[in-house]
Amino acid sequence: MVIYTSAWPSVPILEESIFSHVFNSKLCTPEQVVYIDGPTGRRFTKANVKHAALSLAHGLRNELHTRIFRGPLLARGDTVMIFSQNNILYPVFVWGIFAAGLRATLAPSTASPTEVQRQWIDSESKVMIVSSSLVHTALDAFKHLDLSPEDALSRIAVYSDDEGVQLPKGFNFTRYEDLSARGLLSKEEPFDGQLSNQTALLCYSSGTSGLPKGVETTHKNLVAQLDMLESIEIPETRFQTMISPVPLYHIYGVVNCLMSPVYQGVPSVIMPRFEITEFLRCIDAYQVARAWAVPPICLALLGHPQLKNYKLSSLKTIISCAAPLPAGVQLMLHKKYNTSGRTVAVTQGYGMTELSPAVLAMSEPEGFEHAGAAGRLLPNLEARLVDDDGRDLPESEESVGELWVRGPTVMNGYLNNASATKDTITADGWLKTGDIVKRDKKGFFTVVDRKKELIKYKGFQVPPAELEGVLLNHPDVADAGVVGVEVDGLELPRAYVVLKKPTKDVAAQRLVAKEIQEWVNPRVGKPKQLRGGVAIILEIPKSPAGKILRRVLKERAAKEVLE
Ligand code: 4UV
Repeated sequence: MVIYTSAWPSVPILEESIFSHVFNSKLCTPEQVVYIDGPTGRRFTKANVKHAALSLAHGLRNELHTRIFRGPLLARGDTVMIFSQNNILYPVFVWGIFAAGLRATLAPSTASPTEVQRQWIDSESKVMIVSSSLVHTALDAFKHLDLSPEDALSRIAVYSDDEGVQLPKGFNFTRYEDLSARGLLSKEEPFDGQLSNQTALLCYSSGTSGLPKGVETTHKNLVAQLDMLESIEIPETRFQTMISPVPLYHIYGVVNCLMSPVYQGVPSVIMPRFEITEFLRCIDAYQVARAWAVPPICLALLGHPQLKNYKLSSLKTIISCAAPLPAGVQLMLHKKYNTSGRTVAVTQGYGMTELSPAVLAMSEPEGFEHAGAAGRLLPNLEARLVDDDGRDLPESEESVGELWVRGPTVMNGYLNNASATKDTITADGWLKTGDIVKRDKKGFFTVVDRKKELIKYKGFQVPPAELEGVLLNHPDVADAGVVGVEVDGLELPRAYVVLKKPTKDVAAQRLVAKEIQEWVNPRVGKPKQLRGGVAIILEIPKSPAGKILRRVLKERAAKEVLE
């Protein structure tokens, strides 16, 4: 084996629950502001968050009863789903669930009712905390469940997200405010070591293939991740206000924008969603130093016409994660913001939900010299580069292979899916990322390709298998294959479809393709819409074993969008 280790020294990993680890952190005082609501400026200190979390924990464990069985709804280890857009209360929900010894599953706020329903069932959720503007989607998701309307309602706790949406009349929802008003859970339970190897978080990821699966992230994974990230902070940029425009339901947001702020004692400005004018306003208004980003946010910071109306003088670091940031964009950003004695670092990080998530990072001064690279291996991690047969490639700058990672942040596995877990984690603990990378002499890794079928639209996961499943439900579709196609720096999902009644009439093909696209789009979450179009084809190219030959479709798609 050729094993690469981190140049950063390893950190000790404590056997603690994530709640105790974070709230006992000496890096953050109780009075420290840790969350700021972008639109309103409302602030929560660490003490406020702890109090609100323990109040919710009490409510979850003691106040929710099934109206049918009259017993408590939730027992230790049960799953609670959060279905909400970003909001200053979102972190309170997550911490409250953890304090109560429960596990949290986070549904994308963009999800369709079918997607919510699927995640609800798969994650074995028992209660949903939902924002008022998403309650209609939640009720739609519940319609087809085997629950009486009364039982279903007892499982929904709603909070008002100030987006002006009226709650449906005639429903007796539990309100978050009432649930949290009856007392405090007297101690965070169960204590520490007991929870260390248990699942805390169930985010959904399709991994290297297939449908989204519940990623079992343990307390230990999260404790390790926070300490690994904390240990590489440099004095010049630590303890400064950050802005969080990325979704808190994605593990990127959970770790960097929700957990690290309380652990490290850094205020996190939470935006309901990314919107460029509001993003720029918040940077100036709250004197933000660190901007968490994805490549499209970096592009906006480069050339958006609104930029001229803002000073952005507090900005010190822009960190792009979750999709490739081209070296050219990184360098242009660097040039734009490093003028007349001002230094702004533009860096990248690489991660994967299954790895809790960060694997590669760079410290601020390294961004310029290593533009285009995704970073160096974080402390406590080991890496290998392997070929298609799982053989290690020799240590050389020319070696290009799949990245395998081992360490304390490797997930426990996929919930109730032993075969997908076995395909992803080897018997000796190596997680196969499905990403093709190379490594330079200084230990910087660059992602050059993706071996797995996943499409990433603006950093959001778009699993082709999920879209293919939706397409196959269309009455005219006999077969389908979905791939990503690059247009203006974005990866767009494009569908190839075989019709049950094939036609050679090009105009008729166009018409049916448009109809299929319009049929699919409302049935899937926003990032999954077929923005790359639908094309009619006579046969989906497949291997003798029946696997879709995605490379062939990808090459075809790349040519077609040029035409
Ligand atoms: O599972 P996922 O949606 O996870 C992520 C996580 C990214 C994070 C989060 C927090 C960090 O601190 C951090 O450094 C990175 O995106 O998708 C995983 C896949 O996204 C692609 C790659 O294909 C992963 O397997 N990806 C993620 N980061 C990069 C990337 C990158 N910098 N360059 C290229 N591809």
